[in-house]
Amino acid sequence: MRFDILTLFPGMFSSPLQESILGKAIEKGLIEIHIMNIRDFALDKHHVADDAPYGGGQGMVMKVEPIARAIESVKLQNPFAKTIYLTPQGRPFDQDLARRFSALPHLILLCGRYEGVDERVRELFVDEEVSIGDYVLTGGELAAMVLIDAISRFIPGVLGSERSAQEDSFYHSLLEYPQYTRPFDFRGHCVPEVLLSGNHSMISCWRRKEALRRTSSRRPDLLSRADLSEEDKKLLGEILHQDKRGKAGNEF
Ligand code: 6GU
Repeated sequence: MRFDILTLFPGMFSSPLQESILGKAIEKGLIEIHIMNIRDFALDKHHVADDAPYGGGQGMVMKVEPIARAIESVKLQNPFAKTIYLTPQGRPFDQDLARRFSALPHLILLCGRYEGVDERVRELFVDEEVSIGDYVLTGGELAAMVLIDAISRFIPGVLGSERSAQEDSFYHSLLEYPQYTRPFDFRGHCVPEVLLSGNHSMISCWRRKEALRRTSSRRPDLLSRADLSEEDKKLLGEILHQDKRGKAGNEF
């Protein structure tokens, strides 16, 4: 899969894309990332890519012509590339959208800065607008990295053979169960005995119950969307009964 990033700050992408899983995916040729500086597509002497807003007011607006030229230069190579504009006004990004985007061969990620882009960029060039949450960033660059990371995990080979994004928690709409590794006893805080029992059906049952407990306490909104079995409902009943008698409840 190919990503073309259009940004005023290309330096923001260099080291995150060289590390760890994404770095290896690029080395293996599973994903291809092109960083383009929008200023390189401004034809005036000073490569100006922004200007004051018509009508007055605070800040600067990203000009339409350099963005148009940058997008058109990518579309010349692939007319079917889809353009995503990263903006707090966009549709909230989630695991379903990540999965849908991962099926596309080529995305252009347009990173907004300042007061955003000239409205004609939206009208003429943008296929979808995406936000990564209800808070304001200084620009779309970190949001573009978030998209690339979440989308790439769905591309076969990126996570390695033993794991797949399909197995992850949001896929099953539950949060992950607690994990432990050595030592068994850390300052008197011990690992639950069941995990040392070697009884795999008991271990699976414990993990499912703890995933349900964590989800019901932290993200009850996810539980209502989850596909729960009769066994899950029984475990949830036990959890509610236990929590009524003591501790837990909403962890936040
Ligand atoms: Cl995509 N851009 C900016 N500037 N802020 C954001 C965002 C995007 N998503 C959440 N906050």
